[in-house]
Amino acid sequence: MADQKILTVQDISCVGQCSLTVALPIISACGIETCILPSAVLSTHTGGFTGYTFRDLTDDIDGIVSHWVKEGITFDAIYTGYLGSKRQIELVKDMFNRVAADQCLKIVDPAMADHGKLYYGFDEAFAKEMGSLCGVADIVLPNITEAAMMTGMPYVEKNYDEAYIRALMDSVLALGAKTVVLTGVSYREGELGAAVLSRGDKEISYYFHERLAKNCHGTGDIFASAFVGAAVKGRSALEAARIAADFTLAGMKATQDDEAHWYGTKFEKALPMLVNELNH
Ligand code: PXL
Repeated sequence: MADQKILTVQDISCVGQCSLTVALPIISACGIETCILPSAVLSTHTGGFTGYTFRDLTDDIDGIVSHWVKEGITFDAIYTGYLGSKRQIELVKDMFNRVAADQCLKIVDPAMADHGKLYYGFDEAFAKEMGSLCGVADIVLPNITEAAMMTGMPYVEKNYDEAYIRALMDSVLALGAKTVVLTGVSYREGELGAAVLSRGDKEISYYFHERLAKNCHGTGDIFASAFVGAAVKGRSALEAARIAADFTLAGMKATQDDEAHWYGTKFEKALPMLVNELNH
């Protein structure tokens, strides 16, 4: 197979182990050339720091993409994460048409909410717009909160059954996506995993692993980046979800006992396992 080149569009949070500072090293470790389009530059992420700076780069996006079009640059996959505004979502949809190579794999992580709440600065209208971006994607990677917010379904935190998860995933597919990988699914105490459903599938496929005592920040971005790397390397959605979940779990294990590291996940410690898994 010819070497693949991918584009990822999300912010640079200078400190905080999320978005581009996570996507670049992880996808590179998968052996894939990773091009970036920063949607904004923040001094830190917004999840627990106060007083961070935020430089919106929306006005630069069209010029950057137009230059690529002029140069004949296209991408075998485009992966979007945290986006700062509804206008950026529109620009990403436009990008899907302008710089996608033939058979380009479009993967959208609607990184905007968790634990029943939108991240700081987002509202319901933004969530609906993100739903429309998921509608033009091949694969979408929401957690349960994001899936509920994009589809208007109720958010249920725990003790839900498979019928709820199935309805949620069907609603995400109804937005237009071909495959949904729902993260943070748990039917039993002590287990956590991802659920995979593609259009036309009769049943949901799952990958579960142990649930750790503490959540870590940035795990959605770490999971999504490793998933993208594995999927671009030709792994099925379920296999990519397994690789991404095991990688994320290993990073979380390395972080559990470090109280001072509340703002991120030490995914660097787990990079060798990803290199081994995907580079042969
Ligand atoms: O991890 C998702 C993320 C990405 N980018 C920024 C964020 C967050 C989550 O808090 O604040 C700026």
